[in-house]
Amino acid sequence: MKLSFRWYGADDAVKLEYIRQIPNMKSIVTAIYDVPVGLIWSEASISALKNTVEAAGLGFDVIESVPVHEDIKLGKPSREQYIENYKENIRRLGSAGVSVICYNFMPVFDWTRTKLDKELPDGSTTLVYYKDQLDKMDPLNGELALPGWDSSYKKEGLQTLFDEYASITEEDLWANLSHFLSEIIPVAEEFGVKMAIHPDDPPYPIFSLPRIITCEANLDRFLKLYDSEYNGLTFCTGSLGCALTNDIPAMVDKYSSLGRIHFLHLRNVKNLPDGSFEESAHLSECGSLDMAKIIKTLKHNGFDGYIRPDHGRMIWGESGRAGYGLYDRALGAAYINGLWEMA
Ligand SMILES: [Mn+2]
Repeated sequence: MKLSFRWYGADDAVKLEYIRQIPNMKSIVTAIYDVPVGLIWSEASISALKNTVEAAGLGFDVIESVPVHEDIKLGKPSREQYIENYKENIRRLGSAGVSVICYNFMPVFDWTRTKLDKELPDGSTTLVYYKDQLDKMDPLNGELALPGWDSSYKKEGLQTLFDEYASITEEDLWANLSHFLSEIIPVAEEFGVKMAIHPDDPPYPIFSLPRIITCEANLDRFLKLYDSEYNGLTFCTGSLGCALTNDIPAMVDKYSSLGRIHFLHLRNVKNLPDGSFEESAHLSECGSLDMAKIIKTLKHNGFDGYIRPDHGRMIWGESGRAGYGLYDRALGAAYINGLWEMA
């Protein structure tokens, strides 16, 4: 495995120099953040990012994410231009040495939580998803404050998007994803870039929007849409793990055996009886996932892709981007190293 760490660019309070000091840290996971979704990233900005990361002694190998424009997910005629742009980004990133691109196919909203700073008994704070709180949230009511969401949506734009998705079924979403893959995977193959879809988080429909990258049956279906090593997964244990029906170690075993996991997000999650969940420390006993079994399985299957510790709590007085502080993610990295060495 190659250990990696997400970095949000020059504005990130977590410095590359600090990340490099985490034992066994090999690579940075990042993106160009100042280009609107659907447009082409400039070669100059890609090479500047690469140079910055490499000057810090880290690898520029994984991009998270190249976002997919809503018109592609909706299957609108305008999708063709956005798909052409997407292909050009794959070409440019592949030419710059990038080997994995993470993306997702979630309508409108990225990851969703109901609170970002829930205080735990030990005084740390974490991200949580409480069903009773979600039931009271109305995204069309101006409550657009969660960081997983694109803050560029104004209330009216969001209403239009919801109206457009009202007629989109899960089968439509599958068809639109299939069309997207049929266009981009040949380019990814040509330029040596492994595409790695991130599961929906949480892995079920929210706000009546369809979600399909959710469970083993659907991951099987996804991989068959385009049967190529270059059509693979970002296996996010926390996203898939908050659905009690997902057997995470078994899924890791299956998809890593098939060679279709290119990137992993490793975090633990504590599932509550009503389907709510709290993001916990990485250690197995802190949450619902058997992290040791997951790592043992990867090691046994000869996994040589990228792993990054996913969201951490805020500890030791750190403040900053929720889920993306230095300290708890560094503890997560050290824990992953320890499990890997023992395995
Ligand atoms: Mn993830």
